[in-house]
Amino acid sequence: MSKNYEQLLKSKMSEASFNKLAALSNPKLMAFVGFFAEHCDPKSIYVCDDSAEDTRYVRDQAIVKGEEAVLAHPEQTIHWDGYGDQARDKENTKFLVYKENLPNMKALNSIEYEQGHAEIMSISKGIMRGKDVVVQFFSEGPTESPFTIPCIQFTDSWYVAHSEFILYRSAYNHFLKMNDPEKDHFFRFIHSAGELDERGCTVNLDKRRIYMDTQNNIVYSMNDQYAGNSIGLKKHAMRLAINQAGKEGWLCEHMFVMAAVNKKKNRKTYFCGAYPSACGKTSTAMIPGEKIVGDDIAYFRNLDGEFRAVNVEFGMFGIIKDVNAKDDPVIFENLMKNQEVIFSNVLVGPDNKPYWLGMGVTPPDEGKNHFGAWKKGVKDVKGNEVDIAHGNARYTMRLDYLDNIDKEGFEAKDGVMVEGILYGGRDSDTTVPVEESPDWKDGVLLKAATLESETTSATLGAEGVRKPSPMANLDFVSYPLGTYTMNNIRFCEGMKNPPKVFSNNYFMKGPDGKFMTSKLAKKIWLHWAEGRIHGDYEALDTPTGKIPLYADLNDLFKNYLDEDFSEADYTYLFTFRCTKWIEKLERTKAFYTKMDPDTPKEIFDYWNETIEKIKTAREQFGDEIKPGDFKA
Ligand code: OXD
Ligand code: MN
Repeated sequence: MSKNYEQLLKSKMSEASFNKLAALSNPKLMAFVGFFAEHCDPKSIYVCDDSAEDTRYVRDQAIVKGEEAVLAHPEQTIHWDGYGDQARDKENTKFLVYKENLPNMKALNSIEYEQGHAEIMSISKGIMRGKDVVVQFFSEGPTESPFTIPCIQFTDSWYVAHSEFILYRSAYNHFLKMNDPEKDHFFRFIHSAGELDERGCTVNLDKRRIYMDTQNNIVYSMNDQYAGNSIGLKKHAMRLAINQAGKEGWLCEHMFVMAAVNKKKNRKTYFCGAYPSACGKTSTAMIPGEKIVGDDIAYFRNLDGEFRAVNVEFGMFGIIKDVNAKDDPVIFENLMKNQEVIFSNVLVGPDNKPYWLGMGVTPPDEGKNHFGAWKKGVKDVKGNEVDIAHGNARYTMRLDYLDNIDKEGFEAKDGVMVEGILYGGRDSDTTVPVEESPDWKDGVLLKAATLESETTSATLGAEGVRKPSPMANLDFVSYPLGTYTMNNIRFCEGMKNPPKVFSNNYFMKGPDGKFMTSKLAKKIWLHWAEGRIHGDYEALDTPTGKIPLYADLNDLFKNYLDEDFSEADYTYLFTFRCTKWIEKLERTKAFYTKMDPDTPKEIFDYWNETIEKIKTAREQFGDEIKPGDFKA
């Protein structure tokens, strides 16, 4: 360790903090903390270990420093991000790329390394002056497991630090046991909320930058607070992990991990699922009666020929809009309890309780929200009426509060064996509610790569535009899309029992323009998939896969929901629409051509062959092929 940093660190740390850091005997780590201690120049640095005291201290500091406030339930807190910092800032989130690697990265939002590095160094110079900051150690995935990626977070936001203690596994002890610090790599995250206004919100949003260096596994995030921008361990680490996985032959996916529980047959079947924002991801992971392992990010590894997955996280940073007693009873119930939750960007009423959009409760007419002091009808500077809460308002909560947690899968160091993968998009007229892929490769190319959704409030920009979202992972894929898609295909090569792949679409609309199934129908599509995995059901062929028989769905609707499911609805929902599908595949081809012109020819060949197959089917059976009419 450089002598310089030792003196500097000692001057900014208590003896206890310095000793915690020194005990790790990790020069690379010391150099990271030392460098930013000098460069960002905080007043003091607190180093956390895995103790309950440190976890509590961080929460307390978030409150003392005004980044969070205690709510009516004293274990719950509220945090507000600035009015202009309510979603991931895609424009200013860039990859720092060495000159020689730039041609490869041209479709991704990249900046040449030296230029970007100089810019971020200039923005971050002295940015923490006068602030007390915190250093934490975490693990992506369970600690001391084949999946573990150790991480260090250095931040001046105690809200960020508090969130991370809820969302990730603290891993100071894991770092203590790392015996070859030069070799045992770890991800590094440096974050500053920058200058704050009287409400504690970032002032210099024009200097908001999130720069990712996948070549050295470090992410710089400056002048932001919204957790999707600020929290290193979440989507920043995900981009680093996707890059690393690509090199090492495993996968990091934007997926939940859950278990479908079949009580009658005494079976628990693990599924992972990718759904673009607002396409039903969390509500699928939380279907009543099933078990959840994780709601957002999964690592997949081939362990002794088995497809194994872990939830990378420990908690959930969930969208709160539309969480209510009817649609999301388990989460809603937990948000109503006096247990540790950070609400962000919701309204806090005069009763000091949180209120949000779609809560199913009449909100007060005034209070405080992401706008500041709020009254019904108040307008922002652009003249837009400010809602009671932001559409992307969130809750941050441990997963193990939930009654439906699958403890076994949540704790498993070797992950769970995955038997089904779900890819759920959002369209009103093309994709049937559930369809099985003939095999893994078809699944990747027809279910995963073709995913599309409508834009939502989780990202900045216009809402309501349908857009391609391969693997629901586009925002985080940190190397060319075609190579990533091939890596997905190859991951299962040689695996004895790769998972079955299914598509979902919960948003099909009938001729009257209304959704055709209730939100609870997700359970039916899931249990059909579960039954298919275990050989319980026959299926009908379509040009892109296999769909259920009416009788099986009717039984499932009866058994699980006590609902009637009409054959007319079945026929409408499961009709294969040839022209719509050809258009969807053409859009996918165009998108891949734009994103990665070097996408391997075999991928385009596959889509072209599928288009030809659909055209032939159209000639034979008509444009709209009813279930059972198609013969391969
Ligand atoms: C998230 C996201 O917050 O994907 O999970 O934006
Ligand atoms: Mn996500």
